[in-house]
Amino acid sequence: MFESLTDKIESAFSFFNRITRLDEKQADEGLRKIRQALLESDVSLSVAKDFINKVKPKIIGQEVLKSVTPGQMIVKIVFDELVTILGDEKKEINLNAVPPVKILVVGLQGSGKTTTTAKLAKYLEKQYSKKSILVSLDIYRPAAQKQLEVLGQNNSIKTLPIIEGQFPLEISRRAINAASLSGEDIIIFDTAGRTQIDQQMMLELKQLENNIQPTEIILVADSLTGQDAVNIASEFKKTVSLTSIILTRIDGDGKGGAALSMKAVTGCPIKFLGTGEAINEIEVFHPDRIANRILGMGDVVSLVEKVSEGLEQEKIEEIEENLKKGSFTFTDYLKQIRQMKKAGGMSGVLSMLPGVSKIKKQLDDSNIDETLLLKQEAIILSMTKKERDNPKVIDGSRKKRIANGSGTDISMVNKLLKQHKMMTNMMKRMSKSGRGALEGMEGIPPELFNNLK
Ligand SMILES: Nc1nc2c(ncn2[C@@H]2O[C@H](COP(=O)(O)OP(=O)(O)O)[C@@H](O)[C@H]2O)c(=O)[nH]1
Ligand SMILES: [Mg+2]
Repeated sequence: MFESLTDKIESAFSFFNRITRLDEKQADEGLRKIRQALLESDVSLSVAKDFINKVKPKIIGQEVLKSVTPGQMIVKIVFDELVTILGDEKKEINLNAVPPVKILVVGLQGSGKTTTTAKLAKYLEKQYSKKSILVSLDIYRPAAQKQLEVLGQNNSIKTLPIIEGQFPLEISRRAINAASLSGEDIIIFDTAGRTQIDQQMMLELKQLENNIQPTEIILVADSLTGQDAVNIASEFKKTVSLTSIILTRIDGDGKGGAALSMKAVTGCPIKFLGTGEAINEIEVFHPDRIANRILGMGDVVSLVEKVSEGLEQEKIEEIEENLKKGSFTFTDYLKQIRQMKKAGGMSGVLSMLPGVSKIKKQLDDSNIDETLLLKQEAIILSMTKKERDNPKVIDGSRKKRIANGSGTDISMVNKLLKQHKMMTNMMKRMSKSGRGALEGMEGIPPELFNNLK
């Protein structure tokens, strides 16, 4: 789901990650890549343009630049804007009406209406303990009514008995009477679709809307059709008062363009995603989770928030300055330890980094001791300035003094010295490859974790 969009956006981000200071020209260059990623993923032109226009002024606002790297800041800004165009907050199905609540399901043929009708009933039963009765108004496609009946039978959902020869309006009246008598909470009407929008279908839907007065009119659209799905939604909206959209076949949709443009173009919120053929393969649409998935970067956003709270820019600059000079002293290390403590400790920082899943297992195996940071801090504090700046002078007797002073032992001191050496090497490698300190952490050599045990 959304894989190809994710790949493309990631490559746009990698551009931002490679630069350390952002000017307008570079912002334009990076944004051009993001815009390209959106367009190639079938996001509509106007939505993509709008997106970039909103993101740009935020990116070149200087204040935000102070606290984090350009790459991290842009992830955050793009994330926020993605959430906005996806619809901000998740929207519930509106059941706020005198029962039986009426829900009309509309859409083109093959978009997944009948399947979704059953999925929705099951969801409402599980989530709200509401009982639904399913009603097929599709008298045109042979066996369409039967299809819904079988779905109902297989999943213990009530369906309205089929009476051959009745027209949609008659069926809908019969359904409302039946549901009122038997005390059903919800009636879900599955309607007939066509392979494309035609006047007769629209007229029939308008008529049904007027007679049934549904609380929800849900358009079921096939996400695989990308931009078409969005155009279809706009067309339906001209005739009936759509209240919600359910996008199906998300399981096969690597692009996600329909999901991204739908809300912005139609003004109608996406409420669910269909993620497969089975009855339970329906997912509530959470804009923030989807944005996170699209960015494909683990919980990068909370990382960025935490980092921007905890880190002070001057300190980072100092460390980076020293890195460039090829020196990474214990004074720098001490600053780093303190920043890491603010960001939730070693595993807190590591577990949120993109791409870190590769080393997750090592992380688990390594069983990082969070008190380690405290001990290391104590050890460094027991060093003289000379020792911190030039660890080479730390001989046997100095180690003993430091161990005593910090309430640890010589083996801990040795481990720290070894770790510092590894880190120095790693930092040198990172600064050569031009990547920022945080991005580079996924490149931490496994030996380092073993050493932390
Ligand atoms: N992979 C996948 N298939 C789906 C999904 N929703 C529906 N389908 C399949 O799409 C086909 C058409 O669905 P149907 O409900 O009959 O569409 P309708 O003509 O709009 O009523 C069926 O084979 C469904 O199993 C979905 O979310 N993912
Ligand atoms: Mg159908």
